[in-house]
Amino acid sequence: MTLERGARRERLRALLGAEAVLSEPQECAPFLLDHLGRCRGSALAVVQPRSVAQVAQVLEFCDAERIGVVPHGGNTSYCGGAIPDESGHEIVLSLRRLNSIRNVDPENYSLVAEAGCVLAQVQAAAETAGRFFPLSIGSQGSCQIGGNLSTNAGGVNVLRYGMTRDLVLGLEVVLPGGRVLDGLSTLRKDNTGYDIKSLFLGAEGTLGVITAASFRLFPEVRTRATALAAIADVRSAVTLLGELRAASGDRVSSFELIPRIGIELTARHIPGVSDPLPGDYAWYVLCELSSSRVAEPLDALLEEALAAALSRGLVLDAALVRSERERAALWKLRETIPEAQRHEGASLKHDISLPVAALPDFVARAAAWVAEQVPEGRLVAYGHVGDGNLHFNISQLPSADREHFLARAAQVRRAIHDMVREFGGSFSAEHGVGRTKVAELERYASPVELDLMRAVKRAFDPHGIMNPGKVLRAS
Ligand code: 2HG
Ligand code: ZN
Repeated sequence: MTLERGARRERLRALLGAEAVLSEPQECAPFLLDHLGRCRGSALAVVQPRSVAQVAQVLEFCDAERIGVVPHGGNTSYCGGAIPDESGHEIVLSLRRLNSIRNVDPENYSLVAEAGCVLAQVQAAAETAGRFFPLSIGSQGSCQIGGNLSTNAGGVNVLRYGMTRDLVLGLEVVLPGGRVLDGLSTLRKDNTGYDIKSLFLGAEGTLGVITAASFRLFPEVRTRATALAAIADVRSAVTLLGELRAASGDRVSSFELIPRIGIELTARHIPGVSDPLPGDYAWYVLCELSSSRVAEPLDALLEEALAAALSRGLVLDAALVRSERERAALWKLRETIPEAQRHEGASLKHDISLPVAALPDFVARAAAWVAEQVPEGRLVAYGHVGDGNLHFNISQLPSADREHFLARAAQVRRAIHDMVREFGGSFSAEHGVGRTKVAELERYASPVELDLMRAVKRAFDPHGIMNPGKVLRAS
């Protein structure tokens, strides 16, 4: 016999304290709409526990009552993974009050942070201890580390340091039913059976609630060299990346592709952004070399490599950054492309990855398809080309009708993702599956993979209370 809605809220209030359980529409509203304004939901309540023990109590209660639990971090997700469905039966579990850095150990190059820590807070804690936490994404001032773990976030330093998964040493997770997996190890080597923690990374809260993680840290970055290079096409970007990696002894930490339209949109919509180079070029790459050595001559190295590429026509023009201010301006240009796209109107987003070598042919074919089939939109393809990850987005033309443009999303997505598949790529490189790409996972994952994923889901969450309908269809 399960409880009525009001009684369920009362029980949650008894467990957490009245102020930790929100149910008034205006209080709940910020937790019920994603930041792109595309996924909206409804909830029985939004709960804000203060401790791991309270998270465990919530999951024990919700498991017994078969109440869906939607973990929620900084609400910067792209796939609606942190928004409940429209039934009003699920609860949102905000991790924002679990926000302390539990430990920083510079000697062990490790740090333990709670899920509700904002990413910038984790970076700052490492920096204060003279260490470097490399995860870096545009939303780092508001996204939370629990969400980064749950979506296995990527960002602009993956080329050198890997995805979030590669930075994790251990996890603390509350399981449905309320048991706590206490796995905050800081060991580098630990071959003791199945790597259970790995399953929670990228699971988007469908297996349990990550409450804390231990991370590996790196030596502080002491020298950087940054440049914007204009190039003719995506093939030149791939060639230049190979050359820079070889010439720099693999010091390339970021290598971001920017299309001409990315510069035009940011210059138009973002105050303080201007075009760094005089000419009009089809593509650009923002490349950054970095090192933990103080006196590494990275500027000279980058300048020399770019000059050589310029003399061969691989690079068409380049601007080397001369100050921290210029560096910040260049990164601002890159990181505000999504915001500039929002100002321009609706955008059809495709977070794809391919083998780096396949990118030029893919972009040539997919761009031609977009030009022919989506005349009401313009391709804005940019991103982490060094990782083979492009945000193959299509912005509506200002003259196009927004609703009409958005109505084409499913058809365009299908065509692009099918092409990605043909080239050996993935439909979700770094933003996850959430609720908006469940059908894509069903289409592109193999039957064996899907069977195994469903078996894992059943084993961890037999009553299906964890983030129902995200990643896998609710059964
Ligand atoms: C980025 O790399 C983000 O800027 C956002 O992953 C991409 O808005 C997007 O499509
Ligand atoms: Zn990205």
